[in-house]
Amino acid sequence: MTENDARTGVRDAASTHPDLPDVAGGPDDAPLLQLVTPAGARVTTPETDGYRERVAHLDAAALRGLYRDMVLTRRFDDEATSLQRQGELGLFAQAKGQEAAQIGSGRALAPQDYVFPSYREHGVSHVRGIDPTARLRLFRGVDHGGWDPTAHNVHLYTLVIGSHALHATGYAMGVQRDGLVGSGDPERDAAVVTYFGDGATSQGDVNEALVFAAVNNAPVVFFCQNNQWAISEPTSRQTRVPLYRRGGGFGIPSVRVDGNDVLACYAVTAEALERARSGGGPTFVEAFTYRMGAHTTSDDPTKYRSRAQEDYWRRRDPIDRLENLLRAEGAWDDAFAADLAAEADALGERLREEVRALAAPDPASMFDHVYATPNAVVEREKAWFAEYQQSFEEPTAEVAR
Ligand SMILES: Cc1ncc(C[n+]2csc(CCOP(=O)(O)OP(=O)(O)O)c2C)c(N)n1
Ligand SMILES: [Mg+2]
Repeated sequence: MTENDARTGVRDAASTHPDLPDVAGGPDDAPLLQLVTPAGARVTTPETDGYRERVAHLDAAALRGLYRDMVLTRRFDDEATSLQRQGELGLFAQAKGQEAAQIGSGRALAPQDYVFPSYREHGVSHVRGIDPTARLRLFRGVDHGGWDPTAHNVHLYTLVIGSHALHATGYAMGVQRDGLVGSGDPERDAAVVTYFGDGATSQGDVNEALVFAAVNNAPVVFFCQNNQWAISEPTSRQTRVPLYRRGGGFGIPSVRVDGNDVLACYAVTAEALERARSGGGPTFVEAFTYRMGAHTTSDDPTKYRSRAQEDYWRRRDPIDRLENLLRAEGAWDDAFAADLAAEADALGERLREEVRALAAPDPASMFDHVYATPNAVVEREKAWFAEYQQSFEEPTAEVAR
């Protein structure tokens, strides 16, 4: 499971990952909760009963709002990818294809809930109001994070796969011990959500987090975006059972949802958050989706997956599905679409301008946040480093001679 696999581990993607049926959830064919079909029709089967109620309040304007969230997230992705290609970012990881999973779950959150993302949760960052340029500071290499986590209740992006599932569980146990669960006050009761991928479910950290969350009844939602790839490894290399069934093994209520259906993602997350906030403990959500782009800008997916598979999923783009729903329900509005296109263009322009202007930080600032209080060793190192830096600027008389 390394970047090198792209060079060495070329396998016949079609044989390990055949084309998938229209609605069902993958090679294992486990059922998925779906509220809207790819063609934009509402699903009204008995299994969807409780979930349909959870999205009943979303009127035409709210649905257009979700569409706007998804379109702006897609534009952010495209612009950031271009900026990386132009040398303005060191690396970028797209969310492309996963907008419904991120926007649906993100819009179900309450302000007091707390998020622990991995590194491609740009849709979640968008709904939590994190400035788009700030989100790229890490990818430009001018910051370790980019925003104040407490200002948005969103922890910084985490690149160590699965480690933040533990942080989220520990944080949730803190929330529980602070008495912020089960009071019945909707303004007060809080939940924690952690986002991670299919590959992360193989990590010890995620499994340890599931153990701790289960036995402590922690108010945490494990939101697994199964985008079917962990860099070049297909999900068939992570598991022999549908991923949501992993949660059941830990005694955690688990659900498998169509991750390209924004309403279904909203509904299952709302249910899970309600369980957590009311003291009902953790939930494991598997959102079955597809990573439409490369793993990161350093990856070339043509080396390990078929064009046919990519085409299959391009035809199931989550943004198109919501457009189909809006059109089917007479909620599409050409003026809205034109305004949104202009808004997306303006976002792109702003990102290009602001990212290029992000300057490198003062190198000495790396010493500033090592400890919360002054520390003699760090101070000494900082002083030494300042002298060392200076040695490049003013050659000594000896060197000059
Ligand atoms: C602990 C650890 N091991 C390995 C890596 C290298 N790595 C970066 S991304 C990735 C794959 C993650 O796949 P998945 O969990 O499915 O998330 P996705 O990238 O698909 O969103 C790996 C192995 C890492 N960052 N951290
Ligand atoms: Mg993945």
